[in-house]
Amino acid sequence: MEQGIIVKGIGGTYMVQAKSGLVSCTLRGKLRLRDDRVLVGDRVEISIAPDSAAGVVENILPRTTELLRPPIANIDQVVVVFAVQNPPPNFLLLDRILVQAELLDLSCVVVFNKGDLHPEEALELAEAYQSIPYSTVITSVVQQEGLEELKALLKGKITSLAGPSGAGKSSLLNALDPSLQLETGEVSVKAQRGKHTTRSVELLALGEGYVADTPGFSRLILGPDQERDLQFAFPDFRPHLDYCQFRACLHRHEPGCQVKAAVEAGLVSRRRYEHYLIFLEEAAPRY
Ligand SMILES: Nc1nc2c(ncn2[C@@H]2O[C@H](COP(=O)(O)OP(=O)(O)OP(=O)(O)O)[C@@H](O)[C@H]2O)c(=O)[nH]1
Ligand SMILES: [Mg+2]
Ligand SMILES: [Zn+2]
Repeated sequence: MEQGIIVKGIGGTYMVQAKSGLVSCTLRGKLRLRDDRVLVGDRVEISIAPDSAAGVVENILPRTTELLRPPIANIDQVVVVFAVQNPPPNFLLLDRILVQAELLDLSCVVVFNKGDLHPEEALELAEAYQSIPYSTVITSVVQQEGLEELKALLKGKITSLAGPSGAGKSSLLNALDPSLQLETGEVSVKAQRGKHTTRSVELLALGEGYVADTPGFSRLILGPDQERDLQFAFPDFRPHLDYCQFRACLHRHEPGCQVKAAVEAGLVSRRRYEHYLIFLEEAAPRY
């Protein structure tokens, strides 16, 4: 039996990247019963009949992570791509994606693309997010900047590329590997359609890793029981959490709140804190 990874699913057929190449596979009967549970990113064992190019998925190996939106298994990290300009960054969406990844225990890298359009702004944004702290990369497809750095971050990992339509996710991947030939589009045209150019979930082999060029990640769905967890999804809050007057402090109106004090002292970004309050409201239990 050979091992591989599911890079794409079309109907009941799964494309498996194995050592011997890309193999088109169906599922063994027992797995077909849980068809909806097979995900792109699943590491699988396949058998290939000697006289055939097609294979059969025999087993699904245990997952390390499981994302449902977009549906991908075994993601190692999320790379969030925002343009410095055109479209202007929506920081609420950026923080939403970061919080979502934190709650799933996924590590995150923030890429500010289109650095060519406003280099000073790119630096300022990168510094702000580095201080949280997140790893950041400034890139420009036009000026071929930051591409090696980004490539190094993707090496040997399964990455979900997230970010708004028009940020340049597909353009970046094409720049890293021109043979991918991903469709890209004008931001203005996208805005009219209000849709992502990129739709289906597929893992692209890139260097020694895999990247899912997926729109997704636009919605954060917090369960009502996550009200308390939310604060821990803000790495910039963590140094202050132990010092609030009340152990159960949610950093809203409570007296002696050290998170609020850190905001006042300029140690935590006021915008990040405001986003925290918005997410907290969304996570509040509804009776
Ligand atoms: N100036 C500039 N334009 C860029 C850069 N990267 C991408 N673009 C342009 O931005 C537009 C959108 O790029 P895409 O790669 O299609 O964006 P996307 O993030 O894949 O968008 P969706 O697939 O819709 O989610 C295209 O017109 C690109 O040519 C860059 O670094 N600088
Ligand atoms: Mg795209
Ligand atoms: Zn507090």
